[in-house]
Amino acid sequence: MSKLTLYGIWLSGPTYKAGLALSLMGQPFAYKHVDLRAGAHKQPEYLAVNRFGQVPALVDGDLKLCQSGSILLYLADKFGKMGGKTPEEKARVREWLFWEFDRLAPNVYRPRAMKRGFMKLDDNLYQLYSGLAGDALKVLDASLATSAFLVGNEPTVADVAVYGDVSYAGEAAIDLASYANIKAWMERMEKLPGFKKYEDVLPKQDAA
Ligand SMILES: N[C@@H](CCC(=O)N[C@@H](CS)C(=O)NCC(=O)O)C(=O)O
Repeated sequence: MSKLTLYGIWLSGPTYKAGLALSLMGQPFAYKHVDLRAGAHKQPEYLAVNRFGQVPALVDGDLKLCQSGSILLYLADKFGKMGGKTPEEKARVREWLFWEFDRLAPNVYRPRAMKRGFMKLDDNLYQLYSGLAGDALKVLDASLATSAFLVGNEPTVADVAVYGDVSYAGEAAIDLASYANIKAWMERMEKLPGFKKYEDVLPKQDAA
């Protein structure tokens, strides 16, 4: 079986999603640190891995993959885990993945980038994005009132993607206190075998 290599940077939420999925699926992987501050992601060597010049990327033998949601679906397919069991469940997983990168991820990641000083933007924009994050969190909280995970009672890559957004809420100064269902679901995620926080799943330099 070919060796999987994840390219990314430890502060990147989308890279965390790929690393967390690999860890939950019990798949070892090599890791290549991509120094975004030095512009490594726009250099020809990296663009040959990910034409979009972003992290993460996943290399599996000759196959070079990018876009965290697509990487998650690839891993679910390849290892037959966390992808949903029926055509309906698989469709629901995809719905959550498209939704989270439309409504949730940017509205958590941008406030986080502002609070951590990676992005300098006016406070009005912080209010706008964190308000939109709040709208998405309400939808998520309501959905988690009736099932243990996003698609039924078993975790799927949809949970991984959404966890990879919501777990940065604290760094974004977005308060989760009023979302009891989200908090209970996060605790369930954190008890899964192979679960790791982003600091523990993503090395700070290349790793074999
Ligand atoms: N939709 C992409 C988003 C990836 C993304 O935004 N990556 C950021 C780091 S967290 C990046 O590479 N930024 C550098 C750039 O876009 O130039 C995914 O899910 O993989």
